[in-house]
Amino acid sequence: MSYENSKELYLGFDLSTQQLKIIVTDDNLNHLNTYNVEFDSEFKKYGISKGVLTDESTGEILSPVNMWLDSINYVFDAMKKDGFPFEKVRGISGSAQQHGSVFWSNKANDLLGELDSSKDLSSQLDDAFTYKMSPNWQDHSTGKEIKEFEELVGGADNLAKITGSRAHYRFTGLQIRKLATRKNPKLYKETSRISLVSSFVASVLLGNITNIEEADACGMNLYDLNTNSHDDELLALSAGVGKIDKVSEDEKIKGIEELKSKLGDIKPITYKSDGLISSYFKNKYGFKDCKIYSFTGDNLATIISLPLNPNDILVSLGTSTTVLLITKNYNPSSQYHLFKHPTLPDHYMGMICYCNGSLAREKIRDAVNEKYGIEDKSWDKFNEILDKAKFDKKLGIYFPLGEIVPNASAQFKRSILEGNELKDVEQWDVENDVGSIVESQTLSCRLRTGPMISGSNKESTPTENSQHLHQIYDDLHEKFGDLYTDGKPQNFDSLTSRPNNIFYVGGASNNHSIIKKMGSILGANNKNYKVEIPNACALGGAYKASWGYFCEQKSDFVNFNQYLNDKFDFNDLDHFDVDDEWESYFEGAGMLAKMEQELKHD
Ligand code: XUL
Repeated sequence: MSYENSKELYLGFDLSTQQLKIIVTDDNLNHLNTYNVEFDSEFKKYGISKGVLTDESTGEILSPVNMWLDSINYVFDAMKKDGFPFEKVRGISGSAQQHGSVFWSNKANDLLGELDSSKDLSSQLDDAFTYKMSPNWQDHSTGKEIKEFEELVGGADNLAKITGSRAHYRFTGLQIRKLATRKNPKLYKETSRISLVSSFVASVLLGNITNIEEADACGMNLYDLNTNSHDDELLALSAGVGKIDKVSEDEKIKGIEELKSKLGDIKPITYKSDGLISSYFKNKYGFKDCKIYSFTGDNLATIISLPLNPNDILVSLGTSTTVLLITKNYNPSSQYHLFKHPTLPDHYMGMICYCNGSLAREKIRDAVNEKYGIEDKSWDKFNEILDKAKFDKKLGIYFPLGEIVPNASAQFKRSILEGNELKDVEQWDVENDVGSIVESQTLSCRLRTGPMISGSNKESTPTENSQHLHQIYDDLHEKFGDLYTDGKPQNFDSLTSRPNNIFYVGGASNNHSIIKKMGSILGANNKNYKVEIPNACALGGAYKASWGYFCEQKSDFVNFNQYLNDKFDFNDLDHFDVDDEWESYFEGAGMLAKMEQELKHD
């Protein structure tokens, strides 16, 4: 790879669970090269499997911090070997797994500032951490803390109102409380600063501990998105000085202040850099005046790999399904997450994480193939049936795994709507499951994205046929009563708002029949795109760096999407047409909402 024609280069990091990837872009957003290291193949000495250390008995899942440091040296060494022109790099940003935390000692800043470029990072930073591990986002050892956080504020929906999410095992505030109260209070006391994984990487590159970036801070269950500051009562609980800890008022105030100082200030959404790369990296690799822009979480970086506007939705169809969207609406719910948007001030990223995605569909495909004597894992028969499927008042819920949204145990449920009545069906022809699974998965997404995007963008609710839609809404209400899919009743706006553009990514987005059906139910006002962005979060990071640098050169805030749009050719993206069946699926949405209310919980 030759970089001769590029004057300026940018690096986008993606420090994920199993690898570190660094991609190189130029100032025209061209992706020039990718370097990476897989943890399991290079860092066996840490005893990891799939990048982590797992203790099934406690649910603890940890990542070794030194391994991450080694990975930075490893990839930069490989780039150096490759003759990479580090001196051309103007800016670096990137992403990391969300929610993970790094615990620094009081020696950390000195050690970071005095690194010897003839040595590697991990051997010199051994004393920089009070804890050699970082709780990984897959950790599920904090069931006790989930209850405590939600009880403090009167339930999951109230916590979501404050912090954008209900309590989750992996959220940093809960992990900190576990450490401070039952795992290792001494270690918590000795910790001088706490970073998220994103701000940890930025800190290492800067040579001093930098602040947590605001969008990623929303994944801690500590940050109040309404006031843009930490919530004192949640901080107290996290620090082990909450009401339930029965401490004096003085101890509580002291504990809150201590945790505030460990976390440091939250860096508001900005294009401004955190500073220049440290002399360690200049001396060791040949960087010059390279700016470090705040890193963010991987999902947050993914949405900035495309110029997504309010009410645009990105549907990632992997083993699990993740839906990301942009909204100006702060309409939180215990069923999904809201984070601040990492580059567009006053915008939010909504996120819905479903457990049951491809795996559930594959089970139906296999049953179809078995019936028709098809031996391989072909989707042909499944797709042939799906292409003909229309809403026929039959719907199924297919959860081979326990589901997060809605919160339910593993189960299957099939229902038929007869008049105004929903009737359960034990079994039906497997052909019915084909349309039904894609319909119910999509309707679930439609029911949850609706409240998030409603009112966010005028276009979401077309006014020209609003009388007609009011009629549909009234009929639906008469048939089913209130529909409570996200903790509060749906209203006209939430049920009738349509997304603007929809972008389908991930393995199953290659199945045209599936995304066509999904598109017809979700009813985008504008276009449906099938995109392949295998390096999305690293790309998002590189774009953030080049946008930041561009704004800094102009000393002015340039709208991030405007910046991308000027350089991004939308014609490069594949879009596809769908038959708009949005209207004919209102009844299906009503059915699903009612069926979900009868699901079993653990
Ligand atoms: C999001 C989450 C995961 C990690 C994966 O809440 O926990 O998507 O960010 O790296």
